[in-house]
Amino acid sequence: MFQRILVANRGEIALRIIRTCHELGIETVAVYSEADRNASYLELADESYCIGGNSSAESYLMINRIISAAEVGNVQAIHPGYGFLAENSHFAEVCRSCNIEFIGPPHEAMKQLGDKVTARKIARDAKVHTVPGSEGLIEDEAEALRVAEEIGYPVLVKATAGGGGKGMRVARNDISLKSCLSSAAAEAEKAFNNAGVYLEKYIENPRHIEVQILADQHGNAVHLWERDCSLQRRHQKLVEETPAPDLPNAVREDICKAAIRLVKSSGYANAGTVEFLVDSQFQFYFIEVNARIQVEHPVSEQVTGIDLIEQQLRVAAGEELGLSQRNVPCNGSSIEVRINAEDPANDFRGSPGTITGMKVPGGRGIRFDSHIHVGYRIPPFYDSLIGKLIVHRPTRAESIRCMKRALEEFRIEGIHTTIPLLQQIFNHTAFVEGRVDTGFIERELL
Ligand code: MV4
Repeated sequence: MFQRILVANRGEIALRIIRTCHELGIETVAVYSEADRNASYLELADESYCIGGNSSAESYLMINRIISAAEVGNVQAIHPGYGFLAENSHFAEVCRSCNIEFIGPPHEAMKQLGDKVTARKIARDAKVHTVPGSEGLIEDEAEALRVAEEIGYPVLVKATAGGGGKGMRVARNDISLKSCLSSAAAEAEKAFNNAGVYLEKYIENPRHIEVQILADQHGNAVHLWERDCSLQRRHQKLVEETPAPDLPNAVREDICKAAIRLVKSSGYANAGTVEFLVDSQFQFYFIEVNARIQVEHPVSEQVTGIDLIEQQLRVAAGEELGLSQRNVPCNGSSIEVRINAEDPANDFRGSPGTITGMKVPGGRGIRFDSHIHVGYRIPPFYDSLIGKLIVHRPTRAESIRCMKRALEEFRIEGIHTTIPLLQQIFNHTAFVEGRVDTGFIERELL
């Protein structure tokens, strides 16, 4: 196992990683931007280095400075967390060429899965259902029209380098398809330096269900069941839960097995997520792989009892998975809500500033993963996630009651947060009855 690692991230996930390292007796080196200089989680690290200015482009995305800090700090490995460089295969490659282990998948697997057209091909070859669509990249207008004719409108133009909705366009007829092709390609070129696009049948208001997997470097892989992440607004998830409400057991088994097949055939090692869209008939379709630890990983930890950060460290250090599938239980129900420093009453505008007062809920079944405290100043430069409130109870009904009680107790003063919106969700009949899909928030609450 590693003795010393660098955490190339900030905020709650940096603290989350440091905590597991300390439990395992692993020393940590933190890096921070000017804006994060006074963050109190830095004091928990054994050493910390400033790597640059306020913006992520001049700090958390600076590969050269992170590698320098890793060398000065004398670490054996780098944990990238999520976001920033977590899915940058070039960074993973640089780490390994500097003899620093990257706590993530092999860069070749990351590169292949990061390209959606290639990921679709890997899925098809592994007999995992993909959304009907083009086999590869769209070469010209004529090909797009041919594919659309075959699968039927509406169709979705997607960027092969995309994710999170960038470079995505819905087309409902030939005329709009032509303009969607060029605007999606232009947006993708700008955002990802890759103009490649492909076509999929557009599935209206699907559920978003993802499978947590863990794979080692010896060809072993297990799943940690699924998460329902359908409740989102503009591609920002608000609520994540496991088990997915109302999912028939047979479908659940099939989705989890499909995820394992895909992962095993891709040369993947690390924690990872296989994302699916699920339609109202419970047909599921693979869409993409997230080759990183995700924000919502705690709900899977709660029901399985497995520390996913610990497993990432072990797998990256070359250990064999000490888990077999029958040792991965799914006990009870766990729900996470994301607390963001945003003002729901003001178009979710970011609400940075100093936390002047705070009361964090506690008691049975509650976990709060956060780096915030009274006196903490939320910088305006990064993602607005300030904490994750996670409940774990024997049943979904009890989890919902627990969450309502916890949100009621929560006080955060000095800034606006998404807590009032979360309370609306937990008081909504459709949510309580498990009738959720990706259109819920816009349709029911905004
Ligand atoms: C889709 C889709 C409908 N049909 N693909 C959005 C981000 C990217 N990860 C995939 N996304 C979608 N792909 C087809 N063929 C609808 C979405 C989608 C979505 C997916 C998951 C969670 C929230 C979403 C919100 C809007 C659209």
